[in-house]
Amino acid sequence: MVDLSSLRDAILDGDAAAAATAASAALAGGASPLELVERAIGPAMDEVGRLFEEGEYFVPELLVSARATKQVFELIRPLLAQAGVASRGRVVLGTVQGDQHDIGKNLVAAMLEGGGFEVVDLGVDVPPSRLVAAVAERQPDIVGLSALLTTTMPAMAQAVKALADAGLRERVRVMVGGAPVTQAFAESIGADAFGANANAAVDAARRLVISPG
Ligand code: B1M
Repeated sequence: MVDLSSLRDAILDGDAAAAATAASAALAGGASPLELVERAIGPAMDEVGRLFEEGEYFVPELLVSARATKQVFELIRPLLAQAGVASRGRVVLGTVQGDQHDIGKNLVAAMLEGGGFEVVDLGVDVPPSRLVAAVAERQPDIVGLSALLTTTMPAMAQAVKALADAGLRERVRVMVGGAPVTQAFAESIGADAFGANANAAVDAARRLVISPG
């Protein structure tokens, strides 16, 4: 098994160049893109979150670590897409309005791509109108919504309502996730699935396309 500790350390240090170098070396050494996500990026960002909560890291450290993960995603995204089997379905994904957190969403996007889904990533702070326009245009099987703030959880409900108001709700399945989101909350806003983490999101997406109704 390829040692991914230098990649994890580079993300923790917020060193984007070192992260890219370590990721390239790991891939050349035989690690798969999914392993980089599961064994390095995910655990490193969990650790960054823990250090932030313990007061050891502050916002600047969070931002440079986030930038380092983005650098690695640039590198592995095309490989993840290649690794996927024939498209299992299309997912329109975004972080809801008012919310700038995208590390978890990006992990979910990478894992979905690795699991064979086509992902249309709308980015962060996505207003309901943009979501509705993207769903009308791209005709996805699934809409994925991420929120990291308790204050932006209501924006998930607004997004689901906007889809219904536009007559699009019956055409798509809705999956929600993010640290403050729960199964009970997902049910309360009429979402079809909840993903506790990126792996669970892929499992849920597979279930949704197998039993779309
Ligand atoms: Co902010 N932040 N942040 N932050 N931040 C949290 C979320 C917080 C818990 C920290 C804290 O105070 N303890 C807190 C929220 C409190 C609350 O609402 N209850 C908080 C706050 C308050 C804020 C600000 C308001 C701070 C301020 O300015 N005063 C501000 C808000 C800005 C805004 O969004 N409008 C803010 C800003 C930021 C940064 C910009 C500095 C940075 C984000 C950088 C970026 O994303 N590009 C940041 C970060 C990094 C964090 C923490 C430290 C880490 C989040 C993270 O990336 N985790 C976070 C504390 C923490 O979580 N420990 C915190 C790692 C990531 C892999 O996990 O995102 O949970 P996560 O994703 C998981 C699952 O949740 C799930 O799968 C992912 C992979 O396993 N998942 C899905 C996520 N989306 C999914 C979608 C799915 C399915 C599963 O289906 C579609």
